Amino acid sequence: MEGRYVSVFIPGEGKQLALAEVQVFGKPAENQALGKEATQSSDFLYYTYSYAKNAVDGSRANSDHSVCSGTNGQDYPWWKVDLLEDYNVTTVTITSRGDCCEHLLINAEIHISSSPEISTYSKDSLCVVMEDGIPRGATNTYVCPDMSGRYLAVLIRGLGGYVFLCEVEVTGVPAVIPTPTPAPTTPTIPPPSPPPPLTLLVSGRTVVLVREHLSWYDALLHCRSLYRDLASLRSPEEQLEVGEALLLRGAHTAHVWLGLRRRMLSSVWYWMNGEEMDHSSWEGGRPRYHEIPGTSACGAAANMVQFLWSDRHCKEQLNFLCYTDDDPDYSPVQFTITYART
Ligand SMILES: [Ca+2]
Repeated sequence: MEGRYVSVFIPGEGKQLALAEVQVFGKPAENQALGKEATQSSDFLYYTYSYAKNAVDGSRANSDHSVCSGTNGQDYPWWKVDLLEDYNVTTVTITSRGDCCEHLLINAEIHISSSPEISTYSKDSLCVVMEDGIPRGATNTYVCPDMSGRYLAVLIRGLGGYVFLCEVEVTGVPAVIPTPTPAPTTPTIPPPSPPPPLTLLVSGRTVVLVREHLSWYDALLHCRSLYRDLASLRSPEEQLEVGEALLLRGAHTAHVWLGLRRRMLSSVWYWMNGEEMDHSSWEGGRPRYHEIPGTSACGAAANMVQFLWSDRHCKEQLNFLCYTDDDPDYSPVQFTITYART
């Protein structure tokens, strides 16, 4: 809290207030105008100039115009200081000339504004009208409650006036600029979690149907990080067993990725887990694009009883089969992605 006066009072009638001692500790409020950039509507010249900065030089010297600010005689004269940031102004203290001119500040106005444009100053920026001016060489303090701004000005609304100020002192604290409150965010509805994977025990190893929709490469990463690899199908019997199980229990896509991959720029297919491909079960007897190297280089199985294979575009988002076992001869094919993942 800042202020010049401290009072203690008891509300209500018929009360008595007795105080043995009142002590107040604090320090004078800092003058926020000191040394800041001051300007005025013109500079008064009479042997020496009366610069605007004389009113913020920290001295209340008031011997004559040369130590004070002063405008020429003109219509609507003004003096202004830039506090460099918005302040909640508490008081404005002005010292007048001591050698003359006490009448010149009668009806001068003190304005506080966030705008430097004098022409915009109105009753909204008005702190006080100095109806009685300031006696010769005196220092008056004005209180500006609830006023904030970066610019403080003293102006006279009239013709042929002067603004002489020997010192202008301003106390206050930097205005706290409210931070905008973030717009309320609508709660995000989490996407439905995929159904849990299905686990089948097939010919001594565990085959897992993962019912997430992933590209072939992402499916490979998924299987290699959580299980062993994308599944291979080692025999027609195993293929039928898996196909029957899936038909009963349900993949969510028409095809499911296997660990089937075609060698780039050739028609040679292989298993990602390094197993020999000693049987094949292509739908229609062969890959659809076997004559076009580089096309549809990933293999999936149709979600039907025969579980027939087909070559597909690797970015299709399909369910997939992983497997895990304890095969000591596991020797996976290392694979580096060569296209942007989706
Ligand atoms: Ca001064």
